[in-house]
Amino acid sequence: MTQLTILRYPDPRLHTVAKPVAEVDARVRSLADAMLKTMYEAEGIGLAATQVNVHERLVVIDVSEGRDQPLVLINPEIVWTSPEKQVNDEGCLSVPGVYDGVERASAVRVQALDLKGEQQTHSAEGLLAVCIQHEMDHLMGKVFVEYLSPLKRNRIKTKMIKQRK
Ligand code: QAP
Ligand code: CO
Repeated sequence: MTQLTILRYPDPRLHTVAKPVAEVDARVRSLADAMLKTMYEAEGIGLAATQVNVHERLVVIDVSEGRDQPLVLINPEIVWTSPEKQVNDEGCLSVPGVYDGVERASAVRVQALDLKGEQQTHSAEGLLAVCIQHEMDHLMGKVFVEYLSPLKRNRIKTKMIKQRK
């Protein structure tokens, strides 16, 4: 499982709700590995399993400058959200070439299993906090363009369909 294909908006499969990962085993580790590889090759900072048509609660993230700090979150749950919100420009590997502002919590705390199957808690702010919320939305079948106005979303849909190969 080396080459994974990233689904492109408006593919209806992007709206599938993911199920929890049953067990952190070799299959899950190799999927996480393939997702990281796919994310790095596409020059992304985050990728959810939903985007590669695997409907399980798994996301990979790397917001580091050196692209050398991979974060794998299995069965992630947000356990705290800051009351402060912030608007940030977001993009998505499933919606190439589109960037727009989305309001989200400025900071979050997320609990997730790591590749050893151990429960970890991560406190995040800044880009990492945005990325965690964006990727966890994917697991719920939500794409960031759904936060934009229907007018913008329809323009994006038309543009994506025109670009389709
Ligand atoms: C989610 O998105 C994210 O349009 C991850 O042509 C984005 O990795 C969270 C990408 C921004 C927080 C802020 C997008 C690559 C990558 C494109 C991505 C493109 C090439 C998006
Ligand atoms: Co995305």
